[in-house]
Amino acid sequence: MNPLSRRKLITTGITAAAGASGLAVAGGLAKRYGLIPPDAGGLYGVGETLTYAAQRVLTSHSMAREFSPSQISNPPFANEVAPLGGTFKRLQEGGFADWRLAVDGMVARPASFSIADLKSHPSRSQITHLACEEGWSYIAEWTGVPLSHVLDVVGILPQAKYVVYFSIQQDWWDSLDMADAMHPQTLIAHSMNGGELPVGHGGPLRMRVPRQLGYKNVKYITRLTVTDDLKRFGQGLGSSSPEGGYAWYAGI
Ligand SMILES: Nc1nc2c(c(=O)[nH]1)N[C@H]1C(S)=C(S)[C@@H](COP(=O)(O)O)O[C@H]1N2
Ligand SMILES: [Mo]
Repeated sequence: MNPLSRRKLITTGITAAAGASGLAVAGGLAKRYGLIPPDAGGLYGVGETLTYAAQRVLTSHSMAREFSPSQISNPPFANEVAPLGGTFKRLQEGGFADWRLAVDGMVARPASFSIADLKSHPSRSQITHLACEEGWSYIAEWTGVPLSHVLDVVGILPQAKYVVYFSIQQDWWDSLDMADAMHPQTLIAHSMNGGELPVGHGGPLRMRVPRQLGYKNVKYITRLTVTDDLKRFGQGLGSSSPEGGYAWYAGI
């Protein structure tokens, strides 16, 4: 069977099961195909599973829309962040020369990158939409190193299933499955609209995941960890956002 018709069969199966035999059966099917998100659990989790499973099966390789330069928002909308602490301030005063992105976990060659290191790697620029769950959005040009490239440099182990990323703001962290981590538009962004990434938008470094909602685009990232088990992090829901009631998978 070709991959497309197999996918179609799986989604049709999951959807039909949800309609005809109840959500539990759909959940069972999703589990069989490895399509359970880490925040699934209880009744609400079944809905999360259906969203994640359907999106994964149908759109895992699709691209977020890219816009033309004339469509860039002016000014871009910078969402408010909690006050940045002393460590951040000191790094900022040093022009972020001492900022590091540590990469560890299930990798062959753990590494630590400065902003300059990252800028010496191949970059990608794309004009995409950032949409907050609160209803506002903006379009900007983002430049950064594809996360897939960084993962290739450090060499992920075959068992790896997720990439967890942490902000210098301790209560902000999130994760992506490998489909989104390896997606060509998922960037470790260091620049925006042709200049440095402004601090208000997460400078010097943020995750840019145009296929998911704003909150997955964590600002001020300092560490990536590759893992096969999200239970070890925080409350085990894969992200700080589900701890506050938002879905781990925020695909758009
Ligand atoms: N570290 C950190 N990352 C964060 C946030 C935050 O408060 N702290 N807010 C998130 C939310 S809810 C959104 S919608 C986007 C907003 O990005 P923007 O400021 O570029 O508009 O950043 C996300 N990343
Ligand atoms: Mo948001």
